[in-house]
Amino acid sequence: MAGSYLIGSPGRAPRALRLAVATLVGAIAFGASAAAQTPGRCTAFGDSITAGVGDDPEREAPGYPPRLEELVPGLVVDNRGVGAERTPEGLARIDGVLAEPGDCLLLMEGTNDISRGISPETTLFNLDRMASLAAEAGRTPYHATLIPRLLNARFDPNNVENQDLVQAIRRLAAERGRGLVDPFEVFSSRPRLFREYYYAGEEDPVGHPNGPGYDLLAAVFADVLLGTDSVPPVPTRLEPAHGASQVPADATVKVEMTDFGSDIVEGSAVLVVAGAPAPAPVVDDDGRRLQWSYKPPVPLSGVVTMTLRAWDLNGNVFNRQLGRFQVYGAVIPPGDVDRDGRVTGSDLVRLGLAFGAGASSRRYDADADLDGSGQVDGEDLAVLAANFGAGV
Ligand SMILES: [Ca+2]
Ligand SMILES: [Ca+2]
Repeated sequence: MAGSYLIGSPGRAPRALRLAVATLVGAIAFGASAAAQTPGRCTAFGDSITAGVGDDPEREAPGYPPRLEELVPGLVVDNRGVGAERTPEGLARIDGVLAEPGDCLLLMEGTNDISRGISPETTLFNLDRMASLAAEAGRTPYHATLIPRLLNARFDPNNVENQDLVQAIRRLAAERGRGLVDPFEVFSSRPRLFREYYYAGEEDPVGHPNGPGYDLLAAVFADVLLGTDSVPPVPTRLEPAHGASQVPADATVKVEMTDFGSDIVEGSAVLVVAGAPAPAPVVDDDGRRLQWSYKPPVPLSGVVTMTLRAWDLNGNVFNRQLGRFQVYGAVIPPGDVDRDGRVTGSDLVRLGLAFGAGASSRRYDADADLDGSGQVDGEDLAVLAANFGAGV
């Protein structure tokens, strides 16, 4: 309630004072609830990213579970990750896992569903069912979002389907009142993510963390179990979706942001569509959800970028691109590897990362293979160079 009062009264006290009071109130509330809720034994359930593939080979026990035990005093975490697993297989084996001792379930699965064409509806249904079965077995289920896929992943390298699924997992957690662990957001906001936090082996069609990546993943889980809010407000709905094409010029942009740990500072939120700020959002009663439904005053054209800034009472800031979509009739210039509508240095960088790679290589990037020859080479560079500076 205190948080709602503060949110609704932006002009009554200096911001520093309001933040200090809110932090104090939050600390008392979190301290009380964390003491009552911290589980004693969790099962880490998922695929190879739970199993710990890609981790430092020197580690005896790989993955985030042993690190999580170190970060949460007294916690036991059983690793039940199975490489290459999709959610239908997860659902088929969950009963056996739930028969083991434990009072919580950490559920992180779905990236292999994307690779193998399982619909997001099926993935969500399976995740919901697994969490429900855990609750029926007397456990507290936590949903986890997926980590970003490599920019040269064999499927969904632009994280279009992944981002959609991540938002759906967040909505599922919110609707069911379950805890949410959000590695997608924490990883996405790291500079040099793939270089510093991802396994760099040749054969990795999805993208696995390396040693520092699993350290980070464990910290994201630990913060949620300990009641520490280290994640900013995150998008839970985006229309048109990131990566959409053939969007009408008079489309209405709908955005929802939710914070799973603390209230959103109301005046902090600014949505920008095609370079123009949208009117202020509607704030839900509890102060943790913002909604925009915005029809830009002039017709949209070309490639439209949506960016958003918002922060929560703990000072966690979201400030980056939400996504982009192509308006009906937009023509993507040859050489626009990342399809943002312009041929720029960022396209050159992405082509450079894949330069010399053939279709069987982990570094191969189909979007950078501009002539579709199965090899990223000088021919592709020539296409990019000839169009450098072009835009829709
Ligand atoms: Ca937060
Ligand atoms: Ca571009």
